[in-house]
Amino acid sequence: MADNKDDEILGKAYDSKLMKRLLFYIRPYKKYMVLAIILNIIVAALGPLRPYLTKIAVDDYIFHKNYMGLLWIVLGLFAVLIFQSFMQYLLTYYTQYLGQRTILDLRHQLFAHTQRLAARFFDKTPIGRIVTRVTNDIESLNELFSSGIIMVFSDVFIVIWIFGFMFFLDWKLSLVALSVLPILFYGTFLFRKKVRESYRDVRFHLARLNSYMQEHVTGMSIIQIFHKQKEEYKDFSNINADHKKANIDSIFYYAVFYPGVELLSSIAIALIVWYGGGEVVQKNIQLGVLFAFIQYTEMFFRPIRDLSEKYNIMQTAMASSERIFKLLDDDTMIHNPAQPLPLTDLQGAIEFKNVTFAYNEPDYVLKNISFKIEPGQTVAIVGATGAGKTSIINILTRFYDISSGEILVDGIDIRKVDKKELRKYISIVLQDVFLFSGSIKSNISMNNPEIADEDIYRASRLVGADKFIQQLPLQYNEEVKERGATLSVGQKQLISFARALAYDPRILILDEATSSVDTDTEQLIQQAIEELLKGRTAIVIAHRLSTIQNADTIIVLHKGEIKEMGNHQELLAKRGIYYKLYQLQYKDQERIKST
Ligand code: TTP
Ligand code: MG
Repeated sequence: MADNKDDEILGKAYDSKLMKRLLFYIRPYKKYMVLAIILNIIVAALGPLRPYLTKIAVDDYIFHKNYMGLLWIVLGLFAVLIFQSFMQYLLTYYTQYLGQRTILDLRHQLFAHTQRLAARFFDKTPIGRIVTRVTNDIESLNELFSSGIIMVFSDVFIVIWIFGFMFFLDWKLSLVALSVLPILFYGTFLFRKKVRESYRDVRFHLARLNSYMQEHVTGMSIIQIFHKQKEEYKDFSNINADHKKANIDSIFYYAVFYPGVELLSSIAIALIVWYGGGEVVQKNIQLGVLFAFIQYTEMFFRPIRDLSEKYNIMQTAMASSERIFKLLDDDTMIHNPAQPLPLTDLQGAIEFKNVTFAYNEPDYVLKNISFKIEPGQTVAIVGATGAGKTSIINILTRFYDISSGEILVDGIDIRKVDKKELRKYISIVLQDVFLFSGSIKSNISMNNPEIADEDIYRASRLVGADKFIQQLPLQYNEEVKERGATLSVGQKQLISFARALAYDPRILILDEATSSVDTDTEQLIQQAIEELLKGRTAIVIAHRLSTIQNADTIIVLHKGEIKEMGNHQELLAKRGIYYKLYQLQYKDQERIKST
């Protein structure tokens, strides 16, 4: 569960450093913040007016049978209520507006940042965690911006304001009402502590539940084929039960705390009625004061109780912001040079010079790799699984930076140019095709405005994808669902070829999938590949003999090292690794084809 460590952070409810950084995001909307605070003070100030007006109604008008005056007071009360409701409406609207605007910006920034992160970051970070940052964690900040910070002001303000009214009316009665406060404070303190612990439990178990769910839904077909539903169900039940228990624990504290506060408030009112009633009988105070006190006592419990909830909001938000900032500060990036060299009109020469590379130093997956490709040539890379073929692509496109050596395009070190410039000239067809949700058209053009519809159709025709696309109900506008679940492997591959061709790249990289397709599709793909390779520099990780045979150079990779290099005939004559591979693997293919 080491992965969940981040999600367990539960620090302070207030951290001035984090808060300063958070306020930075509010700054553009400062005027809404100020407006919200002013509205808040107005709303907070209006509430305690009502009991005071009641007191005047009782003592000055009801007692003296002044019906006209009473009517005015009632109208006044009514006006205060209406005004307060209107202010409350504005307050709710603007605080929520403030919160939404702020998190909109933060979400933009977070997504943009994630887009800049390098492959290494995604190797070590579970997807679920990044999603949580952009959803849950940001949501708890929304709560902080929209209610937390501002409401804390108003709660404190209301309490002081009510106490002011109370002491102004009668200090002895005030002391009686406040006599329950020590118990309330102690209870709140205990509650906060317990809730905080159980909250951490809930979060921990929720994270477990989520990751279990994600993994098992993704791998559902494997579970079903191996008939493991029962076992998986049992595992899930346990995790689910733990989650329920954590939640019930936390509900228990709420279930005790809230009625407890109610009880205390009733006791306080009983004390007021008992003591204040005596005072009224003895004519020490007026009846209206007693009325007002009963209302004030009811009133001041709410903000005090809410403050403990605000404390939780603050604490959650601080923990969330810490996690968000940690992601924003993550600098796992492939940096561009300060002064990138221009890369105009690339011819497409590629050279690897003593390249060494590791995903995790010192586990080198490529050692001392050197080769050269002239513009327009095709190089095939062959080798056993895990030999490092895909890794060669990963470093040529700068998804990863190499440990030592040099990779040159047209004689320029790729680390000296802008990544964007470099990638503009390269198209890549990966082992597993990734389709996005959207139409087939947008999947081919990748929404590049420079690619016209005509280019899309032409590319699809050239690679032979056109035929099956024409047969779809909406043709090029057909929606790709769930990463292409409604398309076959071969069809997806053809789409990815069309995608590569539509870009008309100088350098084409092809990581051929090993997955077998039917002979018809195989032929289609074969033709598509030939079309793709025409007039470009190409690196092909090939499993198809015909692609390999036609290559200008074949590189035989073995455990990260180049063992043989040459064309098909030369390598066969050598009777080395390639020869053996050919005997084992490709001969069969040829035999099947010729029959
Ligand atoms: P690859 O370069 O992926 O090997 P390959 O492309 O030759 O294999 P295949 O034919 O099956 O596609 O991997 C070389 C080594 O690098 C291997 O030990 C796995 C490791 N590796 C990582 O650690 N992280 C990665 O992201 C990749 C792609 C590979
Ligand atoms: Mg590979």
